[in-house]
Amino acid sequence: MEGLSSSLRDTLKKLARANRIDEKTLNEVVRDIQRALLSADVNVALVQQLSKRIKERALKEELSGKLNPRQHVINIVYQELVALLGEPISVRLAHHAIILVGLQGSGKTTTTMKLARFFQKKGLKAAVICADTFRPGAYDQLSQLCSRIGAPFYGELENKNAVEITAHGMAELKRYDVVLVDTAGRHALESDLVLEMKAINEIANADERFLVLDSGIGQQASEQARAFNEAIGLTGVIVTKLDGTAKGGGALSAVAEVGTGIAFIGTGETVDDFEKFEPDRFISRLLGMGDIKTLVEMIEEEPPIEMEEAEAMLKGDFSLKDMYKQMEAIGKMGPLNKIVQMLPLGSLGVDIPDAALQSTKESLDRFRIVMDSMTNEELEHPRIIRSSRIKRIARGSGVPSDNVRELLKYHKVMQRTLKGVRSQKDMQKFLRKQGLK
Ligand SMILES: Nc1nc2c(ncn2[C@@H]2O[C@H](COP(=O)(O)OP(=O)(O)OP(=O)(O)O)[C@@H](O)[C@H]2O)c(=O)[nH]1
Ligand SMILES: [Mg+2]
Repeated sequence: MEGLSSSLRDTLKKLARANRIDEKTLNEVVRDIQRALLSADVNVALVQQLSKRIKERALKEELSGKLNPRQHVINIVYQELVALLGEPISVRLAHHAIILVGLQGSGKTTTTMKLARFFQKKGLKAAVICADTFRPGAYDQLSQLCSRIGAPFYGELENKNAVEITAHGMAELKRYDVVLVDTAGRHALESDLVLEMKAINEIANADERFLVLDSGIGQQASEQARAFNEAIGLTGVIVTKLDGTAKGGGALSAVAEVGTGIAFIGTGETVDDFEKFEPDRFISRLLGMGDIKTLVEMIEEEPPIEMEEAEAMLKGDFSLKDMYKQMEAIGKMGPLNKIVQMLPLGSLGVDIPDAALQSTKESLDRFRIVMDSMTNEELEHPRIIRSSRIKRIARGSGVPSDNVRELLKYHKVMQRTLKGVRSQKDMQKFLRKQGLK
């Protein structure tokens, strides 16, 4: 998985360096995205349909002035995936009934509790019906979980008729705000169980009909989702076990199939491991790219360029002193990767290592301490700093020598980067246009 995301990242970088989107690089990107989605278990037909859309749009749609080719493509990929995921479903905070259906062991009972807890936290009274007469111990499991969170519970230990139990439960619990019906796990293609589920649903007259889907379900997700949908008309999906290794591609296939959205995700076994669904994080996980949200946010609201700071960064020999000044500016402006994104990356022609882009405020603070122990000469001409000076500086600033070396390395990278920027014709043009040269 790691290899995959770095491959995708590499091909996206190629795009970043291009001035326009060439078809060959785009094909590479799309292939990497396909691989990421397939290994996340997204339905094959869906992957094909998606890549076709991405390719068409990336080539057809004008590059707007604001986006470089990489951002343009990421934005399209993101939009297309969001479109498939549908609008996140919000549950209403008013009187209603919810039925939970799904395959055996998908997490229905656990999710029922999590939902009850969710409503409790919102100040609503949630009660639970055990309509699972299939699994031995279902009644005990649910009644214990309910007493743990103090939620009213209705079940009938001796009765094997789940439809009847549901009818009794609905009558019994009608004064509560939200009634949750936990059903037996079933294979959506077993016809007698499907009939029972339909009958329970009719009796409960549920406003929300949620499919509980194990994130690890894989390629059969679409077929299962379609069958459940045909039986009771799903209104949303809850994806469980996203704390594991599964990427959740099955869930994407399922919602794309039934045309509904995801309401919540389950992220653990305890009652509070439950979150509202957020497409950004889900898509990052699907593609194995941690930063899609950052990228998309940047596309949506580009921070203004602080001219003076940009100028300082691009002038002169870039001594350690310049870097010091720049770091102070960065402190005000945010992380380096944001600054780099503000420049026309397409014309940068350099590859800034991820480590440098990710350098945190803490590491900058550390650098500052180290620099305070340097002489003026060293700050102006860092080249003269060899091992004996490194030792002295380390002692003076009370840090390991490695920190000093790290700083020098970082400086070198920055220096090289800026040299690359300055030597670019496009960059010169950009600067002239901005009145910086
Ligand atoms: N790690 C993790 N485990 C979960 C999550 N949701 C459920 N589980 C576990 O998955 C197993 C099955 O959960 P249940 O809630 O009993 O599943 P079910 O769909 O009710 O199962 P049946 O009633 O037999 O069909 C249990 O061991 C749960 O603790 C989750 O989000 N993360
Ligand atoms: Mg259960």
